Amino acid sequence: MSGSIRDRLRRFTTSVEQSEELSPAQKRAVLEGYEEALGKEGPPRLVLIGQTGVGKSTTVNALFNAGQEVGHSRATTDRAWTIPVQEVSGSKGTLEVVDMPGLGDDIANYRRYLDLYRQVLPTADAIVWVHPAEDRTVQLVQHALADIFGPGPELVGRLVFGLNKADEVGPHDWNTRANLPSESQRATLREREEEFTRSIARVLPAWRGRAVCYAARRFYNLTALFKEMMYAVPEQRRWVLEQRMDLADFTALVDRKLLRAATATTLAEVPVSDPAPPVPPEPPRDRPRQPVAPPPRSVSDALAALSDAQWRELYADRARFEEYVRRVEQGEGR
Ligand SMILES: Nc1nc2c(ncn2[C@@H]2O[C@H](COP(=O)(O)OP(=O)(O)OP(=O)(O)O)[C@@H](O)[C@H]2O)c(=O)[nH]1
Ligand SMILES: [Mg+2]
Repeated sequence: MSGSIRDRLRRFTTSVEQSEELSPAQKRAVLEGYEEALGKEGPPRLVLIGQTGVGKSTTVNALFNAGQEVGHSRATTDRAWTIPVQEVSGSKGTLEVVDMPGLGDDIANYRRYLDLYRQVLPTADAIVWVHPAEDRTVQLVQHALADIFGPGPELVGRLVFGLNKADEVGPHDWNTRANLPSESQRATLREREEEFTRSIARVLPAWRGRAVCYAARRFYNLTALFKEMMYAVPEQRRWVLEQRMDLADFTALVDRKLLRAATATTLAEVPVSDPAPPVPPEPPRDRPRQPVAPPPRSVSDALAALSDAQWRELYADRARFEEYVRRVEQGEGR
């Protein structure tokens, strides 16, 4: 459970318990009623849209520490036309995931797909559209969006666009040791986010989000994606999603020697082609060893440790949220 929800529950329980106006029986009744109401709140429902193999299951696994099947080759077109809701167990609770076919395999299926989309999308807490980061062809996505959301723009706010496989964008020189994009990939990713965001806004002017480049398999930029999801979920249901959050930690894939030697601030500066890891020099034998810098803490741990007030403050201001996450990822503010 994340810090903010835990805080909220603790404060609520304490204030009921300490209340001088309620009798012990009333306190019990209030607390039991509250627990019951919490238990009745349905799990978050995510609708994932995207072509086979774009990384939808990997994304769910990376965000919620779930065990979705990855990389099978079943064609999306084989799927039944009833709503394919899957109960997925994340480490922090269950989710409902609806895996929707990508639109683009055959024009013969397009109208039928649209019907299915219109049936499913209103039931979603968030609609996560996953697109390959390197794929610049957005025309089909724009057409589909206009067809799906044109007649019912009230669902536009629930849309999130994730540009996955950031590690595969040109010039294909992902810094595997630091598990970060190279300088030139970083520039490409920024440009892709801006370009994609603009092309979506052209067909859906009411959409206020921002496309996010990430790499589900490398656990890269998951926080930014999760943040967009939090904005997309209707406000009264946000806490249900927040409760399930268990982001995979990108530092788990960083070269261990680098992690021992450097904080995340210097990780970002590791040259891609540098063959020798920057091992710190051996201290003189007669002096005690300096303590080794602790590994950067994970962003989800940092977010979970925030107080309720800090969460609210960050969610009220995108720029501050992004700055906060950047600082945690770079090992500052520990
Ligand atoms: N390079 C790279 N590969 C990834 C990334 N995310 C997922 N993949 C790979 O893409 C392949 C497909 O991933 P899935 O998560 O099964 O894709 P999916 O969209 O759920 O596919 P279907 O269930 O068939 O619709 C797997 O081999 C993943 O390991 C990523 O960020 N980078
Ligand atoms: Mg899948």
